[in-house]
Amino acid sequence: MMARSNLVGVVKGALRPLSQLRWAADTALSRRLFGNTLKLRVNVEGFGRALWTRQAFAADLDPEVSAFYAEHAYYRPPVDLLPATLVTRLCERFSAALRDASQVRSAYTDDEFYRQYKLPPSTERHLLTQHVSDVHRSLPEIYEVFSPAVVRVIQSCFRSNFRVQSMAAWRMFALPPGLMTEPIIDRWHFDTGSTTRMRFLIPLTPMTRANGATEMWDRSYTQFLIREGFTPISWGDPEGQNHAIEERYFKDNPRLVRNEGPAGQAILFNPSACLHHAGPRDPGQTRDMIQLDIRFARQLQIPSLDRPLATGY
Ligand SMILES: O=C(O)CCC(=O)C(=O)O
Repeated sequence: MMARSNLVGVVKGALRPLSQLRWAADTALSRRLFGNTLKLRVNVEGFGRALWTRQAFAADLDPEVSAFYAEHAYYRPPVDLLPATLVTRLCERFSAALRDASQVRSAYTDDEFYRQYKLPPSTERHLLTQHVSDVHRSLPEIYEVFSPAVVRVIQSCFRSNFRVQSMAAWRMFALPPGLMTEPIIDRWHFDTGSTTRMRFLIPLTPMTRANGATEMWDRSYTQFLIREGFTPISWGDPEGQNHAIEERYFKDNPRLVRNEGPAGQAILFNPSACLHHAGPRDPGQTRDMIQLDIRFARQLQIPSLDRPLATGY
């Protein structure tokens, strides 16, 4: 008699084509209707949630910011939105945290990284990112970011109230040439899970093309690329699946949004509407980043030392 586990395996195997078909149909609908590759359920939920939260909202918004974000799904505020003195203190605190081994989590120097990317076993380990592990304690200055001007910008983008879900802070390094060209967040991607959120990125390094300034396509160009067949690829997928589309549309395209500028030049964007990535870094270059994950909410919930943020990724 066939063992139970064998039977389960056979049934699962027989159903796999069905679930692949469902997945393909789901993605095709999201591509057509929403111009992204998230699950259809996530898109529909996000759409409903946006309506629901906006309904309860009336505030003095900046109409230009609202209109820009509604069209493009990103917004680059003027650099002085964050006071230069605050940015300097954030930079100093971040560097101090990275010097303290007890506050640092290093990613991808381990075997897991090499296995995920199907890289040949090597005795050499290359550092790709270093994360500050307990960000709300290591960078308490982060709570000063939420000035009335910043709150108004976020509300204007969302046309709703918001809460801040989590934050992360990391330094990214350049991998040696030839190892791989598109590791993790260097790959063009959407952030999945919810469409009612925003990434608020605050670079703590002057950002240039050479050190990998964040790059993205705005909402409508992303929709165009996705409908042309661009497919974000994840960990372990071979590189280069989109090379034909990249060759055709990415090179020297003035629609590319690259967040170059001094430290503190923030960018806010919807990571499930704008294809984005950390730009490729020239050898020897590093860059530091704070990332806040902001969500739609009916009540304004500004984080503070008394209401600390969770640590994201
Ligand atoms: O670090 C960056 O420039 C991009 C971050 C990113 O890819 C993300 O927020 O998902």
